Amino acid sequence: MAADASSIESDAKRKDGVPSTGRPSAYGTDRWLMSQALTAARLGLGRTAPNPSVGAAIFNREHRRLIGRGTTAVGGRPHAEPMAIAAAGALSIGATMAVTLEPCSHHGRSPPCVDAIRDAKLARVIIGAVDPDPRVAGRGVDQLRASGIDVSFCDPDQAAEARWITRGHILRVTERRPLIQVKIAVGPDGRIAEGAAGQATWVTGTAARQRGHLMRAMADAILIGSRTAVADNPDLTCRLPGLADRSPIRVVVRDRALSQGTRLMATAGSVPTFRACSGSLSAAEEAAGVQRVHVPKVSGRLWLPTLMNALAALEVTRLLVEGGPSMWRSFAEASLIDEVVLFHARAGEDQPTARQAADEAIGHYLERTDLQLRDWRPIGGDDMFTYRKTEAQGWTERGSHA
Ligand code: AOF
Ligand code: ZN
Repeated sequence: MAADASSIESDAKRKDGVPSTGRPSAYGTDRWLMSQALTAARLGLGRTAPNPSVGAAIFNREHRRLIGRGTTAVGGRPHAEPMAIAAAGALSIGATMAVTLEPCSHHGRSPPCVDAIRDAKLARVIIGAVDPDPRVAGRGVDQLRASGIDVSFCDPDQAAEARWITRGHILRVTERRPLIQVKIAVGPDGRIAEGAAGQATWVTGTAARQRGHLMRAMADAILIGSRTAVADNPDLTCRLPGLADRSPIRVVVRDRALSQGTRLMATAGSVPTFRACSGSLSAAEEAAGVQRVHVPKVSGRLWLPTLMNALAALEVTRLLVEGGPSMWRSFAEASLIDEVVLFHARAGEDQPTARQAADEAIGHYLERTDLQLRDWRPIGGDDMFTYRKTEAQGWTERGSHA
């Protein structure tokens, strides 16, 4: 895919207040190149676990164009860098690569990316986030520099975005848990519709629902609580055209057996389905192919931190919590929410949801949280609010806790 660099430079000139590097046009190109890498990284979310989805983009200054882009392949290998280098071919010599995660330096199940970068004779590498994997953790940077490659880090705002995209991997390595996203859909009154007689009731429109399915495609696992499993009788699959193969594994937190005849039981043979419980599975569940995650009970409730550790061990890096209210509250009480996406139906087509109403709905379902509103946008005839936990303090550019 080729891109014209002239638009990039004029864009750089328009950016007031951008810290000067003394090379304004080069600075604009760096930002643009990293945005290409970030876009490439987003494409692989939900398909590379336990590996992070990384994006790489290579720019050839002489030809003034993007010469290669790569995303970590489905299943986690090959890594993003060799994919981008293969696309760029001989034009990589002397070129600049932006990559969302520090290139790996270890001999894992694929050869080190730092070797591929050195062999391709790239001159510069711009990095989004340092890799906390103990096999890498700064060695990628050191080895590139030792090979005479100019290594720099991107701007703080793009670095934050790179860390956010890579957060599932970072948390799995540093906290032995996945990234936890919660999806909530409420009506104009700020309340969910209660599922009746095994049928989910929709309060938001098609676009919001499709966005919810896209969130499923970008997750490694979906989790629901006991009541949602009964009340909604859900499929929990991704039903977007062309993305059906991207349905994540399903986890039901429930200490009683799943009933025969439910959709989850009927499809457990084709979509991996786990029941998180303190006891054992029923014979019917075993016959249907349901698997067990053993979780102890603390004060009468299944202990979520242990479940999160178990999911990390099952190579889940991104978890989408879908329902329902008691599950959301349990995650909030355990401080185990990284992001909440709230779909809020409008009272009328021309009546956008006020921020206060969204905050109230969040307060109602989660009680107390350490979340901050990050984004608001209309989606179809509804509104979508994204709240995120602020990043842990003390995480430095070199990936060590200060
Ligand atoms: C990169 N580029 O695209 C990805 C990286 O088992 P392996 O050999 O595939 O190594 C897995 C580790 O590599 C993983 O834990 C993470 O540290 C890094 N992922 N590195 O240079 C990539 N996906
Ligand atoms: Zn690599």
